[in-house]
Amino acid sequence: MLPLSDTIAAIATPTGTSAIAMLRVSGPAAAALATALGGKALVPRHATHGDYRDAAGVLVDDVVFTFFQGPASYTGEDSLEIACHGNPYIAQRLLEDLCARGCRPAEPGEFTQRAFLNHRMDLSRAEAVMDLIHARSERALASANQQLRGSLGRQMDALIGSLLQILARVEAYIDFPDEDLPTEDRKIVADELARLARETDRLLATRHYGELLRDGIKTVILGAPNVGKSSLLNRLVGRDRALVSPEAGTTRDFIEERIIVGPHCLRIIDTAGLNPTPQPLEKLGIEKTLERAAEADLFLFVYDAAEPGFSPPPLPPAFASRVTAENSINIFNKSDLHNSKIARNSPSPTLQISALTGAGFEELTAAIIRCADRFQLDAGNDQIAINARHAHALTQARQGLADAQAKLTTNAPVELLASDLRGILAAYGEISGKVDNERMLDALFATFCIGK
Ligand SMILES: Nc1nc2c(ncn2[C@@H]2O[C@H](COP(=O)(O)OP(=O)(O)OP(=O)(O)O)[C@@H](O)[C@H]2O)c(=O)[nH]1
Ligand SMILES: [Mg+2]
Repeated sequence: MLPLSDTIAAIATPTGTSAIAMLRVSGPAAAALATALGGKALVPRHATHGDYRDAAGVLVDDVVFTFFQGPASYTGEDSLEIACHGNPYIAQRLLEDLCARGCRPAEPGEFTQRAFLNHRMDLSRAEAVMDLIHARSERALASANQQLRGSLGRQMDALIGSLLQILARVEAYIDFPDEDLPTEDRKIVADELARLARETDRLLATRHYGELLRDGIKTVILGAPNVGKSSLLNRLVGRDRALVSPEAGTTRDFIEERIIVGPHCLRIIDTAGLNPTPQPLEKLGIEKTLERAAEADLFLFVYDAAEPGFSPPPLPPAFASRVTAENSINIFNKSDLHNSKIARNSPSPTLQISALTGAGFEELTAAIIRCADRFQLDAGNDQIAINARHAHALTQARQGLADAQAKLTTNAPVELLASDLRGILAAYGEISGKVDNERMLDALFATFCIGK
């Protein structure tokens, strides 16, 4: 764990020329530094315009200082923000000067780590800061904001509260080794464990949605060669991303792009045409295509409107079984050429478009949004979408709950039951960071940006 006794400094804005850049300082020396730089004691939370002179007295820039007196600051410590002109050279000069005055360059995420260590936020909120910075869509932003306001933390607190009550009930019998849990208590504990298991499952079920929010909904464009898959991708992306040609078999490798469709972020993948009689190189492309498609969330099947009856070659069963009416859309392309009546014998939504003229794209977008909306799971009033770390802890908790339930049914000694309950408590505690796991914390904050 990094020492809290240091005063840390970092450039908090990205490198590059911009209107404004910002540096932040946090730690015990921040107040003295603010006074020295500002030429007077700065009023907390007030913007103060002034010259920034380096330690040698050389004028570097005119800046705005904002001093935050701990604990009423992001980190909980005395902090100083310095807004300078957005020139990377100036920002670097200021950072070097701050270091010359005794600050240490901050590690990635160290400001947020301090906020966590100073109890300004629990771990799930600290992670939400990251989610907020990386949110790519309206839904991802809404979810990050909810988590930042404590949605997951509150649910975990409720689970931990219930578990502590069960533990107290069970531990009351530990001192009486000859006594079993009375039937009445046994029933209460069993009911509570079952409820906790349900709640834990409910949270665990949001993991996939969490992945979709953080990475984008994996959407794969599939179809026979030359039907206009790459043209569709290009129009959705809004630029000529993939090669388009009248020759069948143009796309060999898959092409992936992130796009925003309504409130959702999609990772859209264009693939090699599924040709039933491929050339050897094409065959490789098709194999890769099917590999990618197997883990897709959303399937866009593209057909040529001139051949409404055409169906792509049979898909491998493991993947074909994943395609449902809810996660796939049939798209008949080239409607500008053939405005034929399309065969609507599929349970999936079916529509006509022209990747050339853009006709039908509003309907397509609406259909994609309807499919994507279905991925959102309701987890009580709060919208929750857990991440991989939460899922790991919850899976452990879930296992502990199953173990405890088994002990209860087999009348195992109360100590053993209590030990399982303590294990569940530790697993739940990991989510909000109410455990002492330095390595886990260091690894987590290392994924943050510098200056955050
Ligand atoms: N008229 C018309 N032509 C289109 C339309 N969409 C695509 N095309 C043409 O159809 C041909 C094939 O388009 P691509 O986008 O390369 O098709 P693809 O499905 O990616 O083909 P492969 O990568 O070879 O499998 C090109 O000549 C496109 O210009 C459309 O809506 N209308
Ligand atoms: Mg193509």
